[in-house]
Amino acid sequence: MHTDITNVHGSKNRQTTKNYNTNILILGKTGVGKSSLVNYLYGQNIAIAKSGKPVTERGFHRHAPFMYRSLTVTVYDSWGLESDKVNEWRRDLTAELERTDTDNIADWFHTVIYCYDAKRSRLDDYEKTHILDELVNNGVKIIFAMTKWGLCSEREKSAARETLNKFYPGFSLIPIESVSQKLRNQTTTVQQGREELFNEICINLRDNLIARLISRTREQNLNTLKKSKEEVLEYYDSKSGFFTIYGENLKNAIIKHTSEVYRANLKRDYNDFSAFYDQINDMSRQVVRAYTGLNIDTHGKIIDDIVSRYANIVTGWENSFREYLSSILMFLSGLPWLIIQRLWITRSYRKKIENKLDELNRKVSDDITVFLDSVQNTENHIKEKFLNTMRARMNSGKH
Ligand SMILES: Nc1nc2c(ncn2[C@@H]2O[C@H](COP(=O)(O)OP(=O)(O)OP(=O)(O)O)[C@@H](O)[C@H]2O)c(=O)[nH]1
Ligand SMILES: [Mg+2]
Repeated sequence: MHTDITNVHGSKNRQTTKNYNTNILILGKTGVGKSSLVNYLYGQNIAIAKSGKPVTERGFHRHAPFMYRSLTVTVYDSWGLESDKVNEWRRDLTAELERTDTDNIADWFHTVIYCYDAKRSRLDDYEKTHILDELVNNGVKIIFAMTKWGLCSEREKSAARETLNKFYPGFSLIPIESVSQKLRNQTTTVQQGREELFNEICINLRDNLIARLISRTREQNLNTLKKSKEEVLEYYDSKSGFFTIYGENLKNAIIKHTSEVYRANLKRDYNDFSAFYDQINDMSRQVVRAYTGLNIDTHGKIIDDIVSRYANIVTGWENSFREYLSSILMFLSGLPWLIIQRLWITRSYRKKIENKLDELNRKVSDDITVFLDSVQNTENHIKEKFLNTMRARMNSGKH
């Protein structure tokens, strides 16, 4: 997989040096400024951009990746949308996705930048129903780039915002001037919007990583529990039976082993999780810093709030895990271990231990689900309090 968290199993060290990869798809009708935006993002002319007939050829054009902050960014330019070519266009997109190893467009393109010519300020039916709505329904994060901003009058600017807000309320709208163009009155337009776009791109990547972190943690946790159970039972098999140790020795050995196995394995899961989470937060801090003008006090309070919520979740989880572990240890100590050398008893004890471990696994797993839900809620909280504040500022034009 391209942008991945496969290193979630790795050491903290390896993770801190990891660069994140994000793929961005630039869409929009022909002539709205897609290729000009590619050039602006890259900081050099790598795509042909000019006025007149449709310029960029049919298909999706992947440009070489470049670095932005700690991100590796890969941009795909696209064939301009036209009302009579929507079906061909969609077939091409499907073909492009088939070349990747992702089933879900949102996992390949973390961000779609939809270019909207602010000067013209209209959204056609075919764009809405056949392109935008479908992308949204597939979980794709769309940023609207309101292009040719430097050419717009105040009236055109508010018309653009109004139209987009009406159909896509809450989406981020970023004024873009990709080129600096000489106007008739001898003034030149000023390029703008690059930083804002990258900030939003980081936010989208963060969302994607969090979603995947959560589903992976869940998966990893189930494996860990299964593995821990097997390890304990294997140990039991190797130590019990006719000729091996029995009685107090066996009991103590199994109790010690169970406790160690579970602690170590779950601790490892937790460390992986938090190392990765830290890194995601690092990335968001970069984004946060990039947004100037946001009240520093508000920012500080929100961060404190997140940190304390997260700490509570972790403490809560650790406490309940301790309870489970002690209940299973109590059960193990309660077994009459002295007669364990007899084979049929050995087997029925094994079954009892296995059932008890299953019960423990279910409880721990349920609890981790609750934990991950809280992480998701914390994320939503961050969004609501912080990102929305920033976006609202941009969308109302104060930016
Ligand atoms: N002032 C200004 N002009 C722009 C901007 N974006 C694009 N243009 C101009 O609009 C024309 C079309 O730009 P392109 O970038 O080629 O548009 P496109 O969307 O790639 O078009 P196709 O490849 O045909 O789909 C060019 O003349 C650009 O200079 C912008 O942000 N500001
Ligand atoms: Mg083009």
